[in-house]
Amino acid sequence: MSAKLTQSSAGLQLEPDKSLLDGMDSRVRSHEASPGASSPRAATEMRAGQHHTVIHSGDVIRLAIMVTPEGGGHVRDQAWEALSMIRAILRNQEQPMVMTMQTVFVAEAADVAAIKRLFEAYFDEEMPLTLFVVQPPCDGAKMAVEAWAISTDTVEVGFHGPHLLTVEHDGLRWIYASAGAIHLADRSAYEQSTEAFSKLGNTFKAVGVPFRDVSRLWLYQGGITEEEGEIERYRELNRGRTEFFDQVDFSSSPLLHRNGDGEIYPASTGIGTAEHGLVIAGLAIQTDREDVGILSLENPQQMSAFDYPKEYSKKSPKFSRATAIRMGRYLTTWVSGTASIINAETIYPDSAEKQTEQTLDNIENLIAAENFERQGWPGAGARLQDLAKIRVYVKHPEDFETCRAVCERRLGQVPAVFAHADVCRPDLLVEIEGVAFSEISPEVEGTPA
Ligand code: 3EB
Repeated sequence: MSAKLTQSSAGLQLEPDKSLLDGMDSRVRSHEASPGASSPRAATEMRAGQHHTVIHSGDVIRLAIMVTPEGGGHVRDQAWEALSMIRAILRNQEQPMVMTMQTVFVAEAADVAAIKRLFEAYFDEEMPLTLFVVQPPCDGAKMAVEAWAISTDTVEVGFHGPHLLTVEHDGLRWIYASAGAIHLADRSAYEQSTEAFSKLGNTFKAVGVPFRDVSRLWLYQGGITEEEGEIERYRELNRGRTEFFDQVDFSSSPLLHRNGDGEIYPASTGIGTAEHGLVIAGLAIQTDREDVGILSLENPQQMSAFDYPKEYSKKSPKFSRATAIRMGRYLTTWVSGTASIINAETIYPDSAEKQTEQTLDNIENLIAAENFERQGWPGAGARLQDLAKIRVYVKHPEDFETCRAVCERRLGQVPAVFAHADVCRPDLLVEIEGVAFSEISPEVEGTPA
């Protein structure tokens, strides 16, 4: 694991999973009796391909986990293997940990039910907010899991049913919500979009969260590039989103750092799934703390998506390139789905390799200190090495090794999932999203708010 991932500055540390195997075997084995599936694989079989990042901020420990089962076999065995690995990672931390959110990438929609049953039996009352996305893992596994976990000594986690979860610590309240799967195959993309946003909005509203407090969104759309009555489904998704956002004043968010009068939207991922529905989820934050602020980031090399010309979509995609949340000296930067786009044009339409390079360049420039300074937060910023995990959406499975090689060269062994998914423009071959954890320079601490 590259030493670059470990920051020596006090407080915040991104640690590689080097200690994964310490004392793990016995711990894993001692729980063989759990959810009635086949036995967990020995921890020693966890290879370097399995990763997690440990993020310390003050007393709170967060884990960013990406696991892909390697044992093959029935999907239930694979799900159990993934679960066993996650459990082993959680148990290896210095504080008790609980999982808050997971995205399960599945190869086949028909497997969702079996995985869900297993997870529900295992987690019981503490089921994390779980999204199933039909995006086959590129390495051939039947499923892969991206999981978030948090320490419980100083954190209150509220499990409020399958679509809502809250995390409270240090005067911060995080709210994760999903709209549930909208599998209305008989409904248009526009109707699905309208319904999904309205459901998501109501879920947040039920716990006192206005939609303007949402800073990160994920949209997984079946048949994203398909035409429906001569209009691309993604465009219809955008129409529904635009109409919903017309009722939301993101710029009135009390935490928002205003820099000029540009449009403000949550960071977002808009990506295909192999299922003909729409799955959406979001993350909101609330606090009374004075030292917490949100900055909506654009990339100067890219036209803002909400300004894209009409050829891409009659109603433009309303999202920002990233949202950065500053909590005291800690900075979390949610990077939107990013592609090989300069201004509004796709660059290198024929090369997955060059698109991956360009995409990483775009992310690097987006989160760089210079860009933060330009947009009003001097002293803030992050590097590619600060990414705690990434998702790489690959349009053609045969490009997987190419994309992976570029990512490994540029990022080292960052926890990553490579999933086969449709990217919303015909000439985009790859899209990458991630989240970076860094610290504000002490000398300018207090500048942004
Ligand atoms: C792009 O830059 C690539 O519709 O919310 C990336 C991230 C993309 C989010 C969305 C779309 C979305 O336009 C596509």
